[in-house]
Amino acid sequence: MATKKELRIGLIGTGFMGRTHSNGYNRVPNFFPELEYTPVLKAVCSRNAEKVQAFADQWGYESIETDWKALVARDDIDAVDICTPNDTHAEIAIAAAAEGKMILCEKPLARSLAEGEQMVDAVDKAGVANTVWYNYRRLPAVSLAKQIVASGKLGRIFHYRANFLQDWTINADVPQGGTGTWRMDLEAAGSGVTGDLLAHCIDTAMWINGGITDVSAVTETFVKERMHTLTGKVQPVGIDDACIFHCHFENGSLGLFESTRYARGHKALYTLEINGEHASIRWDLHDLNRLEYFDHSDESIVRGWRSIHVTDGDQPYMDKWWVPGLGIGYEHGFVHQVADFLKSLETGEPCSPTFKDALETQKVCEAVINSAKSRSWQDTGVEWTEK
Ligand code: SOE
Repeated sequence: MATKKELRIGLIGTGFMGRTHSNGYNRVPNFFPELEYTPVLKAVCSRNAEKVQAFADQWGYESIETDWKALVARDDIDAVDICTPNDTHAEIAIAAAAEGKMILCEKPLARSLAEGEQMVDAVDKAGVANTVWYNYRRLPAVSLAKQIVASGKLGRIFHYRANFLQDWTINADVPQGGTGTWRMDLEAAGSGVTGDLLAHCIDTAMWINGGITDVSAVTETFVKERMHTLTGKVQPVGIDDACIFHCHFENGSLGLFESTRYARGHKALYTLEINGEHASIRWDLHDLNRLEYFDHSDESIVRGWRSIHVTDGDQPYMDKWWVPGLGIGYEHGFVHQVADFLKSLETGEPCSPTFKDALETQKVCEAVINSAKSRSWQDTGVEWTEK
């Protein structure tokens, strides 16, 4: 067997995202055997030694650290993977870049545009490879939507519509702060559904349909006070529980986006729809292997929405998996991201979304929050180039 080049990973954070990324590293060698690089799970870091050791044993990490600074300084780590709450992304990424490490950072890039800009500066100065885990792009049906739009089949685009709906915070007893619920704490998260959920929709939207130029948004915080896990006190809630915004894209189309954690019955419903002059596309995370497609040039008596089962070998990523007709799942988006990152090391091409690309999403998120606060349209300042 030809010897592979090693990419020695140091993962920080052992929550939900730590698991999805670890699964990605573990699956890639089996399903992408042609890649020159292979991930080696060198070290994992979290504050609790017992828990982090259990995580290391479960996922196959060679060693543990309980201080991220120690992990970042290690000579046997090539790439630092940041899976910690948003308030630590900037500090860890800037330190990792200073140590010359490659960086894979969980989304959103940062809590704010200012933090994101510092992170972009740090990786630019250090000249290290970097990427942000916007995982949904790499589901085959979503990648196929991008291909179809890029091929021009839809013609001029008029509308881009996306929702990300959840219902896990309706109960006023859900606390803010601490493990899992740090997403409810403004200080830790930077924002609520805007950075956590709409950021996914914005990333996919700009990747498929180009830059968002200006936004008009409304946000709501339905439960105004919650117990804070860290202080033990009932405190005002600073995050947006729900956000709706509309916008213009550079290509002249209109966007409509909605996200909430108060849509009873919806756990993680990400949907998108694109309407063009000749055709439309829609996709739904709950049926993620399918892409719906309507082509107005079909003969009228059979014209209608087709449901494309995106499982064929000539569709994005699907030559790597089973046989036509057999689907894959949520976790495969992360496997594909690892594979694409390793490939980018071979080719020397950046692995999009890079920090710089993710900063464009951050600009839209910031403009959305500012628009809701000021009740006015806000320019995003996005500078989008074809990715
Ligand atoms: C929040 O519930 C969450 O886990 C997000 O943080 C993820 O980014 C999203 O993919 C699923 O929902």
